[in-house]
Amino acid sequence: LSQDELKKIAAYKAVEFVESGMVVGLGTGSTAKHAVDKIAELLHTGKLKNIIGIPTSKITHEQAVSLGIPLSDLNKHPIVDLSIDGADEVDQEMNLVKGRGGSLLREKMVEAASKKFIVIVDESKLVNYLGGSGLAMPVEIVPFCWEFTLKRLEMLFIEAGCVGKLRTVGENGEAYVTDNGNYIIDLYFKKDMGDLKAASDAILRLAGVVEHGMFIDMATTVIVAGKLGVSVTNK
Ligand code: DER
Repeated sequence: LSQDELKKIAAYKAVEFVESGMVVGLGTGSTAKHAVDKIAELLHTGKLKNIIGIPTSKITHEQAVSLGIPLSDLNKHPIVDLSIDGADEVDQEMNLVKGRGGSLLREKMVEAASKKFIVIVDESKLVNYLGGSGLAMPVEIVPFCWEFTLKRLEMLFIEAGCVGKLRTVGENGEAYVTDNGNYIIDLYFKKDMGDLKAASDAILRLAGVVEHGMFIDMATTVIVAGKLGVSVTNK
């Protein structure tokens, strides 16, 4: 089974938990994309009715519009019944790193407003500790004096051998700009960053930081698709 087939298995399993009449947070990324496709299919076959989608990014908004999923936003629906989204890393306590797709702020706003938050991953996303994959832990920051903020983020985690990089696009290295007009600093750790709550609080205390990609104690269910099958774990 390819990684994308595993993503699809996890996504379709999550959509089994969507009930007619729900307000559903629609995640962002290649795994969540399959869940959005499936929800649209069930709406069109009549198996699901009266679903309102709350997209977590402009790209998911466009996908849902093209599929004919009725959409709204948090202003009109401040409480979301169920959100389904992917993750870049999942640790043993179901804490997540998200945001390598750049949508962490809107994802966190929608998923924090959700009664249930189902995370869908293929087994490659499982880690021993957040930051452990050696891949980025994204932080959304304001563009103003971004180098100053990057250095302060690195200093916070100097013990963990943290290095920060401005996320860029294209060959001329232009800064990536999020849906919200902000920049992203990708943090890379050589060692465990230690207590996640303390790390989260320290990052958010920095003026200039908007939000970070650690989703601590937010997932209520994790669905993992692997070579041996699919598992559903509830908090
Ligand atoms: O950027 C994001 O937060 C995405 O949800 C990411 O965490 C998962 O993306 P993937 O399903 O394409 O791996």
